[in-house]
Amino acid sequence: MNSNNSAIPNILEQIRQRHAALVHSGAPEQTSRPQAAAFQPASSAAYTQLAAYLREQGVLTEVGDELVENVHGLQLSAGSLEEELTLAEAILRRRWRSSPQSQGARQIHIFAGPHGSGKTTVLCKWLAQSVLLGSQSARVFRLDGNTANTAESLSVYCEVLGVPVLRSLPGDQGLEPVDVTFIDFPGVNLEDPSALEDLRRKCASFPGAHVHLVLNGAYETSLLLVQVRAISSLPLTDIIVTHLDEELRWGKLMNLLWRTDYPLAWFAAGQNVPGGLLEARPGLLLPRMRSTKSHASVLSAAA
Ligand SMILES: Nc1nc2c(ncn2[C@@H]2O[C@H](COP(=O)(O)OP(=O)(O)OP(=O)(O)O)[C@@H](O)[C@H]2O)c(=O)[nH]1
Ligand SMILES: [Mg+2]
Repeated sequence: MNSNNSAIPNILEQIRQRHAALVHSGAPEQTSRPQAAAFQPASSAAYTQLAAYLREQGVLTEVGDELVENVHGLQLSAGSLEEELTLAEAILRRRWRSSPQSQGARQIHIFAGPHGSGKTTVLCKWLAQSVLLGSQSARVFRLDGNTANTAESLSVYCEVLGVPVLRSLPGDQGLEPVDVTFIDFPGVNLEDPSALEDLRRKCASFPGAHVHLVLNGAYETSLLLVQVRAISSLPLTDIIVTHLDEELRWGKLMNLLWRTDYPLAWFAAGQNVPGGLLEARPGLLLPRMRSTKSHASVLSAAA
């Protein structure tokens, strides 16, 4: 976050220089985003390096090309890869979509997604943060979908935390209001329209709920995008990405920003509860070259 802030004066200075050069030459100022061809970097090698770095991170070619072009447009002369990553992060920050506030009274969170993506685990992590750190009152619904919800461990975990678990949809039970309600569903078969429709109807039983799509971040982008598309009939609020302890290439999550309409909300890394739950932010996606171990240190700090 700080590294990006330090890049902003740099970027502004470059824009000022470019503007001054245009005024001096009498050329009409461009109002749209400058094209890559309008600039001749001192060395195109740096851009090649940036493109290669993004490729290594699993960023889709078209997404990487767009990003490189944007960085190119911001720079009068090519900088080091490090500097270009700072600019790339600034562009990413502009592209970032914020998830609706996770704070506030009477929140309801539904976790939906394909089988085994980490829904119950991430629910437990969030629940623990809310109850133990946030001192919030909570309730959990462990509900069946088209298949039974066999997450016994969730009930055990709730018992340890003193959080009540309900096994049926809210009816006229006259429930006490709580600060936060979590709803766990079993994985849904994304190729089964009736299972998806069943889940959509059950989600509608919780008006005002935030519906989080939980995806396994260790999967390849092509599969993740298929999964997002398949489940987009649900009123999704945002995406939670799990299994990031098994994936070093967090940069590839940019593909979800460029290729879907949803914000990224949380990054989860690791099976252990309650550790390894990070609020998603742009600075986590493109670690500086000097700190390739930054994910590991971020994760150990969050564990
Ligand atoms: N390495 C790793 N394992 C995880 C992570 N999150 C969950 N798991 C493991 O992945 C498996 C599935 O996790 P669950 O939380 O049960 O997944 P789910 O989406 O609730 O599964 P279903 O309800 O059966 O669809 C379990 O063995 C978890 O311990 C993670 O971030 N990293
Ligand atoms: Mg589950």
